[in-house]
Amino acid sequence: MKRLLLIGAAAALLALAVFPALAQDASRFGPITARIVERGSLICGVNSVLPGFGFPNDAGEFEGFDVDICRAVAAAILGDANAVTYRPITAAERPTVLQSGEVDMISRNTTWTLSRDTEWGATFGPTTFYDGQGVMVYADSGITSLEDLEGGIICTNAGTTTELNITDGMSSRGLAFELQTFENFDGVMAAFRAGGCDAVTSDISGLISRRSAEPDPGALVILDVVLSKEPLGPLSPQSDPQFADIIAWTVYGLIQAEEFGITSANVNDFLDSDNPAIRRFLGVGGDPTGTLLGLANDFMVTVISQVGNYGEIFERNLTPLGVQRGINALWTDGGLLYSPPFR
Ligand SMILES: N[C@@H](CCC(=O)N[C@@H](CS)C(=O)NCC(=O)O)C(=O)O
Repeated sequence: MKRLLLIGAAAALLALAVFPALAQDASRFGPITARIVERGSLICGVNSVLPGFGFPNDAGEFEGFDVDICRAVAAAILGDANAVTYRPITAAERPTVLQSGEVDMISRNTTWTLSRDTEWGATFGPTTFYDGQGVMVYADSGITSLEDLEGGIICTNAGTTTELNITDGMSSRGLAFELQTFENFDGVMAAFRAGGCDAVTSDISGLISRRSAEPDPGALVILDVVLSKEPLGPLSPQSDPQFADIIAWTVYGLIQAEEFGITSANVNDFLDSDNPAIRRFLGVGGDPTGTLLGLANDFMVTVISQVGNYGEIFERNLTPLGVQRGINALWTDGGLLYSPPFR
């Protein structure tokens, strides 16, 4: 009997060594994490028209800063950053697909607001990109300020925070204008090109991205005005706090990895680091880390190896567009990015 037990225990240990995914503690999974594990894939709602954030490349594969957040969560739960099914969504579709369960999470330049947090039944993860709303015009229009847009037509896409912000921004300055909304930003840009809008307005990151995709980006200028705070980040249904915790700590892990100087290229060099906080963060020091989330203890090693740290994600997707780190720098560099301790 004793021998049988020993053989059983040895077999279980061997299985854990061969299939690390089995090290996950399924009893800790909430309903969304459980269905992701069962399906073997994370369904992520993303943008499909925003180069740098969410956009299919020439091979039809989704790429971008927001897409990499989906990939990081898939790596954390499933051990494979490629185990993502992308669901392109418009801004206005976000509450519906979240509530219907068509997606497990959304990572689509979405601003965290009080009404969305409550009325959408959402849990917002940490902000991944601190943005603000801007206004873009043709350089040769001579428009240099909001005052110059008095009586003009300003265009944006529907179902966004953008609509209320521009209305507030103009009315607080006593400026009349006409707001025209379109289902998506392709419609906005088509109308703008055709002379149907004096200006377009959206998140400044979105304007930079869309400007880069225009035939003559130099013909467009973004006015020197910031109309709002737009903290952009991932969100999930509030019905599964355990899944929300996984999203949150995966994002924090990306930030913490950058703070520790751990990258996809050097992560293995840190596995026997002398720094106990680093060993704990990577889940290799004997203390619980990933297991506290029901995941493999060293889930951040997988995430960093496959997706990189926050800085790598930023450089890969946004630096080529000319987006600066600005307030999206680490707190140690004077920015707003700050991870709570992994302990
Ligand atoms: N952050 C804002 C705006 C999001 C938004 O939709 N931004 C534009 C930026 S260009 C966009 O993604 N458009 C893509 C589309 O219309 O499909 C929000 O959460 O409401």
